[in-house]
Amino acid sequence: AAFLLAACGGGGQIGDSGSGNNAANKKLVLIPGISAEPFYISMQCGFEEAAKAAGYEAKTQAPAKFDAAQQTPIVTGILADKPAAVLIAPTDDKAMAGPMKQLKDAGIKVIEVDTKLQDTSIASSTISSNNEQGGKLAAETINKLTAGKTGSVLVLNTKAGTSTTDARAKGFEDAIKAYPNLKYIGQQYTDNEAATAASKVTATLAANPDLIGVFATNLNSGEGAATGLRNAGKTGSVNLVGFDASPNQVKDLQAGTVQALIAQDPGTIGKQGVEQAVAAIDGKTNKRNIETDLVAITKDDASANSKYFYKQ
Ligand code: T6T
Repeated sequence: AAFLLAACGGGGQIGDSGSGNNAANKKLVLIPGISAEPFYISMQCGFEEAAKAAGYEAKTQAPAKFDAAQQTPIVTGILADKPAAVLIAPTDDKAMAGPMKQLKDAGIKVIEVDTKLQDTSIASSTISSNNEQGGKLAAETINKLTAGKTGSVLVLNTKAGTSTTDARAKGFEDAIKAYPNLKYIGQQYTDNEAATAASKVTATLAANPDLIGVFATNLNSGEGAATGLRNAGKTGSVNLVGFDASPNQVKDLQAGTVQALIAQDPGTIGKQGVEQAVAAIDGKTNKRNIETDLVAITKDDASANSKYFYKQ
């Protein structure tokens, strides 16, 4: 578990920020789903900026893999630190409930950012994209791109139990039914590894030569799917719609390997997370659920939407 180095622009905050105040507990901790990943780096930037503005100390600690077994010791380790609040993206919607409840029971406010638990009694607030809506948007986008042609469509999910990508896959599955020319051949799990996503795409192409569309439910699966299509010489003939907007994904969009990206607004998730944390600490009423922006971006409107591109 390393402290993230974030390229936030402006102040260029690294790891800790602010001076802290011993009189009151002014410590906030962010626990992203995975370290060194543009979505969470962008969230960290919003988190640090907002924490600084509110006079809080901001610390970020992330697991090297998107994995509950790696995130759990970070959560329990933070108990000793006794921050006033923890903003966390739980890597599993059930397995992280125990460790997160330990935070709550220790009097630490818990705010969910991006992913969430099935148990809604632990966090004071959840800030995320409308992920089901994002999946629906991906299905509509694949329908537009394929323009009435017939063929098979694949979903690349990450890990079962990830609330966000499960909701994206569900939104997609429900919406794709409206287009009978698009044959949905199910979802495959990538374990949030780009290399696995690449090999799953290659294998699917071999088994389903009529593959016409792929929905990659997050950054790593999208980057890997692009590699898989490139390796198979299928760039452009298979429509790839990805979720997120990392620098690599944007490069692939501009190069025509990816036809559309559903971008989120992680900086705002981090900022709103701080606002809800401070409200909880101050004993004010929380907004239990906050929804942040999602936007479908194609090559044609990429420059108009550059504010959605993630930092790295
Ligand atoms: O898509 C984001 C995030 O929303 C999801 O919960 C996990 O994967 C990402 O961090 C992208 O890698």
